[in-house]
This record gives sequence, C-alpha cells and structure tokens, in this order.
Amino acid sequence: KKKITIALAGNPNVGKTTLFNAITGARQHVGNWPGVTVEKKTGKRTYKDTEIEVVDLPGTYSLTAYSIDEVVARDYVVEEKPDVVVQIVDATNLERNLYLTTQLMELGSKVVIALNMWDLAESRGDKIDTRKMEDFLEIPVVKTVAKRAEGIDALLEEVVREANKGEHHEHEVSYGNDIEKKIIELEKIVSKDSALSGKYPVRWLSVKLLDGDENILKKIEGSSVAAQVNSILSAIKKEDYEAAMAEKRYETINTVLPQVCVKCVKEVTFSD
Ligand code: GDP
Ligand code: K
Ligand code: MG
Repeated sequence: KKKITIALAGNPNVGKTTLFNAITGARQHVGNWPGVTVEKKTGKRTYKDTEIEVVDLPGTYSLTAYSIDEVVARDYVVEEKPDVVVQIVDATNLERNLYLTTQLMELGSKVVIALNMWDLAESRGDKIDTRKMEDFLEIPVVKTVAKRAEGIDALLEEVVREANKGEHHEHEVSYGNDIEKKIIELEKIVSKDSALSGKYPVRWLSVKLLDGDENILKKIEGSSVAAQVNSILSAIKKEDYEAAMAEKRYETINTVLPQVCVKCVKEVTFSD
C-alpha cells in the first residue's frame, strides 16, 4: 500500500475538526506538538490503495510568526513536508480565508482546497465558480459539507491525485519590481548556506526576512550568511516592506475574487 501524509490547515471555525472527524472517523490520536502545549491530533484513513495519515494543524489566519499556533503550523509544513496540505476554506468567507491560501502557495506546498460550508454559501445565494477558482489559484478545489460528510471521497480523490503528481508548479505572489529586487538579493545570499537552502524554500525565506519575521531571523542568526543578510536588512525600512507585501497578497486575492464569486465582491472589506 502507498502511504502519504496530509495536513489540514485553515482559519478557526471553518469546519476543520468536523472534516477531520469525517475523514478519520474513530482512527484518531491526540497528543501535543513537541515543546508546546498546543494539541496535536492525527488520524488515519485508507482511500482506495492509499493509506493516508492525517495531521490536524492549529487554526490560523496566517503563517507568519505572530502566534505559537502559526509557528507550529508553518514549521510543520516547512520542515515535515506533508505530501499535500488541505486547506479548509469557509465558502461564505472567501476573502479572509484566501489570505492563508497565499501563504501556503508561498511555502511551495501542494495544496488542495476543501471549499466547506458549501450548503450555507448555496442557501444564501452565492454563485462561486469553482472551476475559475481552480484556474486562478492553480489549486484543485472540492466542494464539501463537512457537517454532513459530503464531498469527502471527492476530496480524497483529489488529494491522492495531487500527491502522486510528479512535478509541482509553484504559484507565487509577485510583489512588484522594488520588492522582487530585494527578494532576489536575499535569495542569492541565503542560497549560499546549504544548511538553510537545503531545509527551506529560498524564496520563502527571503520573503519572510523582508516581512521581518522574528522566527526566521533567529534561524539566520546562527548561519554563515548572517552578516550579509543583516547588512541588506539594516539598509531598508522593514515596516514598509511588511505592509507593502501584505497589500500585494490582498491585491492578488482581490483580482481573483470578483471573477470567482459575483456576490462575494460586495462583501469584500479590506479596510486595513
Ligand atoms: P474548526 O474550528 O475549524 O475546527 O470548526 P468546527 O469543525 O469546530 O466547526 C465549526 C462549526 O461549523 C460547527 O458548529 C460545525 O458543526 C459547523 N460546520 C462544519 N462544517 C460545516 C458545513 O459544511 N456546513 C455547515 N452548515 N456547518 C458546518
Ligand atoms: K471551533
Ligand atoms: Mg477545531
């Protein structure tokens, strides 16, 4: 039997636990993530000839080091490299949920979206074009109603297909000329340290450094390229970069959304 590991990611209250239960049933194990008091749930499910280990990640809005949950979730994705990350997306709250999608895209993971709460989206009259969503995001999208265990087989089918795919096309947020130049400068430096570049995606590291991510800065501190990285970072105003980059991620979502869901557009509020 083929074995794969998948991680479930998503904002809080999107139906992650419900979906986890629908996938794994009674085959669950509850423990703690190493070193922290954050609950770690794992489970197993066999789908056709594939044994799937399912890891439930803490619910997060983002994957920057703002909270222990975010660090746990992203360290798992970056360091343990699950075969596929399933993002559970609340279909009635696309704009907010897709911010996490941009972060997963940047991590270079294979992602499948479970477009959950589909029943609620439908009953309130949303018209979400999942085919277009797939085209824009370059990520498979499967409608689910976790509460009624609907769409689980279709989701697992897509997950297994994705896991078996050979090459993986990384879909990235483009940050515009100025920021991209800095990213390239940092990439050149970071890739010289094989311990770093062997472990983390180089572009992602560079983006996080510009984001001022403390957790990533710490990983760089002890490395052979610390001085060079610091000389670049000290020459720029990091707050400006962080804000500009968040804006670009929202911009990416905002170009996708109006084409994907006509009704959702009116509800988008990116005031900050
Ligand atoms: P989590 O915080 O992401 O783990 O979310 P939960 O699994 O705890 O679900 C939050 C609430 O949404 C619960 O009351 C679930 O019963 C409900 N829920 C989960 N999936 C669906 C769904 O597809 N449709 C509807 N209508 N409710 C759902
Ligand atoms: K909950
Ligand atoms: Mg939960």
